[in-house]
Amino acid sequence: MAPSVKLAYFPLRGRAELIRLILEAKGISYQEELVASDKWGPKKDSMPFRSLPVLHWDGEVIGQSLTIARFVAKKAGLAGNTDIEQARADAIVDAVSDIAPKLFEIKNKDESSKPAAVQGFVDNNLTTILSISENLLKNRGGKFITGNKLSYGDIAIFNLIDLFLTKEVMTGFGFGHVLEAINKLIKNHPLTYGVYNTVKNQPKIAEYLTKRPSYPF
Ligand SMILES: N[C@@H](CCC(=O)N[C@@H](CS)C(=O)NCC(=O)O)C(=O)O
Repeated sequence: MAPSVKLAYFPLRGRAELIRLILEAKGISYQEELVASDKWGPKKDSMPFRSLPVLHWDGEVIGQSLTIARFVAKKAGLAGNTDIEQARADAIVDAVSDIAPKLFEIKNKDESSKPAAVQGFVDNNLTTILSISENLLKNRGGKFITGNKLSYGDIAIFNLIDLFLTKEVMTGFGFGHVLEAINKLIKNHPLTYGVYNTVKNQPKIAEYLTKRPSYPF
């Protein structure tokens, strides 16, 4: 019997989008509870970790976004087949998850120091994660981060690049003036860009992307 699945998060991509993409990739049907920020206060204390996202899976309530992502990846057959493949997928998911907080640090800076922070981020953080991904892919046959078949590690790479290629989101973070440069930088990492396209063209992901709401981030 199909599991009963509900994902609770704010109306954002944020920490829930990787989880949504994994569920979508394998057509696992799920309900969404989109919590408006003004409705969050009274709910907070009833959540296992006082935060979102939270996954309800056949009555079990699971917190922590990367734990949820790994759990649904296992259910979807996207966690890697062996311990090594799992470690390969987990490691890139962890590395990618380090990026988003840096974007918020920049967003919260005062306007005068933002351009230098944005340039520093592009030259250091973004360039580094792209070259790490590129080298890992090069050493593992070039197509998938586990070396073998699609995993949630590839989906995390897609999710990261997709964010950087979404003009409205990146403009909101103060990156409007470097979008062209980011586009070139991404395409200069052809194996990583290849993974982005492989995931984007998974039939169920492609369908999801046509109906995804446009969230601020
Ligand atoms: N380590 C947690 C962090 C969760 C987290 O900080 N969630 C934010 C939204 S992205 C949240 O719930 N903010 C509201 C609050 O903390 O009251 C995870 O990965 O799930």
